[in-house]
Amino acid sequence: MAHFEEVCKQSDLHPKPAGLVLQYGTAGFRTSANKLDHIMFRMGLLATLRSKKTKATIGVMVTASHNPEEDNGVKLIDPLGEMLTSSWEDYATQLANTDQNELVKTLKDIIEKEAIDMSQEANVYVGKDTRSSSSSLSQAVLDGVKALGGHSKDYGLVTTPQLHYMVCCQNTRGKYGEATVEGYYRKLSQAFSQLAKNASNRTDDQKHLSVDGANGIGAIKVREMESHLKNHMQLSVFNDGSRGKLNHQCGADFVKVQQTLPRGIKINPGDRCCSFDGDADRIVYYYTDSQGDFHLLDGDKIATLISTFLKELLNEAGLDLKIAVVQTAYANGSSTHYLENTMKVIVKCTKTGVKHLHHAAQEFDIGVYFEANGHGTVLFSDGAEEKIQQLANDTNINDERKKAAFLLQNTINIINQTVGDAISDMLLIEAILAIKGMTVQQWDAIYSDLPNRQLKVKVSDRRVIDTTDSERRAVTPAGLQEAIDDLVKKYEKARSFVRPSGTEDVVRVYAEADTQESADALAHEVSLAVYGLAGGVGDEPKPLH
Ligand code: NG1
Ligand code: ZN
Repeated sequence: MAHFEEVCKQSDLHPKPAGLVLQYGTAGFRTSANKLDHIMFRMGLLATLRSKKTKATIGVMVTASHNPEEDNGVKLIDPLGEMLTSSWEDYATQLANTDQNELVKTLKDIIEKEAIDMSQEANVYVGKDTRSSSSSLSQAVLDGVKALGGHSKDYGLVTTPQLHYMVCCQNTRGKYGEATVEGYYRKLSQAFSQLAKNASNRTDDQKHLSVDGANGIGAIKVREMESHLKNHMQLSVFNDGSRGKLNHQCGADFVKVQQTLPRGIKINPGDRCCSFDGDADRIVYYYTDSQGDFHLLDGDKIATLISTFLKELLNEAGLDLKIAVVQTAYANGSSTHYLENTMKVIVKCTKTGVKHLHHAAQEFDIGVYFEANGHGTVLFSDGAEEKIQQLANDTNINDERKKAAFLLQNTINIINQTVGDAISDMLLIEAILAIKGMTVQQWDAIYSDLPNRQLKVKVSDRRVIDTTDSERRAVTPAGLQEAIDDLVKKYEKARSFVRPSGTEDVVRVYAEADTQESADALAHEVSLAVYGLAGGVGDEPKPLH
C-alpha cells in the first residue's frame, strides 16, 4: 500500500542511530534529545495505529519533564487521557529498536496482531514543552502521523496535563470540557471562583502565592491562567524561563529531593510557595519559618489536605462514598500513619509510576492518588459523580448538605482527572486553604514528616535488583534484603528500600528514621550494601556528613 512506501521514504529522513536500544519506560522514552529523532517519527506512526485501533484521538507529548534541558522524551496518551495501555508499550519498544529496513515489517506485524483496519481514520494531538529540542522532535512526530495518512493537530507549547485534558475532551465529545487551552482555563477558573465564594473575606496577603515555574512551560501557562482568575489570586511567578535554565536548581524535583528553596525565588518567612516541574504535572508547596528553616509540603501532605477536605464534605453531604488514598513506597511513614489511624481512610500502596497509582485509584468511589514527589490527582467514579450531581439538584435537602454538594461538584470540575496537573492541583489546594481559612503552617502541622533521604547508586546492570511488595522488598540479589533489614534495626522509626529507577540508569535508595542524621546514615549504609551486592560501578558511595 502507498502508505508503507511513504513510511519508508520518510523514515530515511529520521534514521535510527546504529546499535541504539531504548525502552518505553514508566514515563515513555526518555534520554538525550539528540538520540530521539527516529523515536519521535516512529511514535507518530504508533499513535496513528493506536488511533485507528481505538477509533479515537490519541495524544503524543514531547517532554522530559523534570529531567535536564539536554534530555527529551515522549509519552503517548490513550483515549480518555490515560497513559498508553501497557500491552502497547511493548509495541513502542519494538518499533523504537527495529532496524530501518525492518520498520515496515514491524508495523505490519502490529497491524496484523491487533487486527487494525487501515482504512479507519486516525487523529493525533501533539504537544511539546519548552526545551530547545522540542520543536524539531514534535515535527518528527507530525511527520510520522502524516506518513501513515493520519490527521494531526499541533497544540504547540502546552503542559503535559493540558494535552491529556484535550484528548479526553475530544473523545468525550466535549462532555469533559472544550478541547482548547482557553476551554481548559475557563473550566478550571470557573470552578475556582465558585469554590472561592465559600471562603470568608481574604486579604491580599492570603491570596498571594509565589510560584516557581522551573523555567518551563508551567510558568507560561500559569501566567495565561492568571488573567482568568481575576482578583481571586495574586501570583508572583519566578523562574519563568526568561533567564534561567529549565529545571536547573529549581522546579518541584529539585526542591523535593534537595529539600531546599529553588534558586531565583525571593520570599519572606511564612510566605506560601509552590514549585512546578518542567512539564507542570507535579507540584510541591513549601515555606521558610522565622528561623530561616525550610518546610516542604510534598505529595503526601497534598493528598492529606485534599482527602481530609473531601471526607469532611462527604460527611456534611450525607453521602456514603468510599474514599481511598493511593501512595507508593516513597510516601512518608508519618503520612501513612496519619491517614490510616487518625483520618481512618483506606490507604493503598502501589509500585512507583503514575499508571499504577491511577489504576489503583479507579477501584474506589473517590481515589486520591499522589506520589511523594507531587504528581497526583483525584478520580471520581461515574457513580460517585452521579450521586453528587443528584444531591446538588435535590431541592429537598437542608442548607448544609446543599453547600457540601455544591462544593463537591466544583471540586470535581477543578480537578484534572486524566493525570496529575500542577495548575489544577494548585487551584484546588488554594481553594481548600481559603475555604478552611488555613495557613500553610497550619496545613504543615497536620502531621510531622519523618526525616528522610533519597540517594542514587550506579551499578553495572540495575536489572539485577528485583523487588516485591510494591517495591518495598528486594528479592534479588541474594542477601541484599537481609542486609537492609539488619541496617534498619539499628535506627528508631526506620524504614528503607531500594529499587531500580524506571527513568534513569541508577538504583534509588530511600531511608527514613527519627532524625535526619539517622536517615542520612541509614541511606548511606544501604547505598554501600547496594554498591557491594548489586555490582556498584565508579567510586564507593561517600557518607553525607
Ligand atoms: P523512577 O526514575 O522510576 O524512580 C521517577 C519518579 C517516579 C515518576 C517517574 C516518572 C521518584 C522516586 N521516582 O521514576 O515517581 O514520577 O520518575 O517521571 O520520584
Ligand atoms: Zn513532569
